Amino acid sequence: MANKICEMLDIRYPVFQGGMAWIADAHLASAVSNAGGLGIIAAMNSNGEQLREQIQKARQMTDRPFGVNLMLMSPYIEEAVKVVCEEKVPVVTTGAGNPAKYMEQLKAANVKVIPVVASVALARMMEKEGASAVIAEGCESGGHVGETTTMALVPQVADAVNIPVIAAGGIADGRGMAAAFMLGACGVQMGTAFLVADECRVHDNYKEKVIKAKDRDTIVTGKKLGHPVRALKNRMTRDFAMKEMNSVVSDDELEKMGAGTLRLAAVEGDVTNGSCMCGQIAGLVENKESCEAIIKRIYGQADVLMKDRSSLWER
Ligand code: TUI
Repeated sequence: MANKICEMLDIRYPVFQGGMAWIADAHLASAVSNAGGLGIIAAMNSNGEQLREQIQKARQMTDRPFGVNLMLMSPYIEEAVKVVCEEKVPVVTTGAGNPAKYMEQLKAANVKVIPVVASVALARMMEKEGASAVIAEGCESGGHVGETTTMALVPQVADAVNIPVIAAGGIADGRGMAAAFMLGACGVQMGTAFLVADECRVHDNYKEKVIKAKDRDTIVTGKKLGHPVRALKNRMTRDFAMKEMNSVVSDDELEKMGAGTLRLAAVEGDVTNGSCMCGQIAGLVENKESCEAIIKRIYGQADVLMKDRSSLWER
């Protein structure tokens, strides 16, 4: 298959695994890469040396390429950039900000940079700065989100840039993947779909909550703080949303309330008081499968739809 992103990154399937903080470790990333996708280690929750350890661990578990996600709001961002360059990681994705100030350093170390963008303006700027591709992420995604849907964002970004576009947000099966191709993307990134993978070490309570979730079970909080986050509704998000509406509650107090909640859910399994970041597509995610089964199923479904597009009219 002559696919731009597969050729660029030497991967078999144009499927990226989202760089989920506290969740996407060497274990998950190597499983995705071994299955032919692009596994991605989240740098968000690691200092430089912890990240180096994860990179080296992944190298022991796969000889396929994998990437690192640099979360630009991370307190360890400078260390993470340095380690990624030293370890010669072939590709990084970036999230929750503008990575322009690190581009030169990364490119000088031969690291391909694929920023997550939530707008056409940032996509254009990233192309100018030398990004290898962009991930256009719609607000259906879990975690930190922009304001535009995948359906509206992907074709506008695809028209605005000449580098490959990966679609993210609301994709968890072959229909979503085929739709992404129709919108002008040449690959997809999925987070929620990989949350329940056998090789994903997120707490089992979190997996169960994702599997039980229906279409309207996520909510976005944190808009007032300037970093909106989509997560499954629970006691924490209800309290947070109430306090966010109450002008007496200070931003400081809200920040404190959110701090540590992703770790609480993902690592400790407290899905009542923790933040179960998750995309709107959770209602479609029903089974625990291996990463290989997920990728092959989704690609297989998309392949049928792409080969016979006329079938789309017959519904
Ligand atoms: O980064 C993500 N998703 C994340 S990061 C994260 S960790 C976290 N923990 C606690 C509170 C907040 C976050 C959980 N999920 N996705 C990539 C993404 N980036 N989505 C949207 C954006 C984005 C939005 C605006 C990127 C750039 C941007 O504008 C930057 C600019 O300066 O124009």
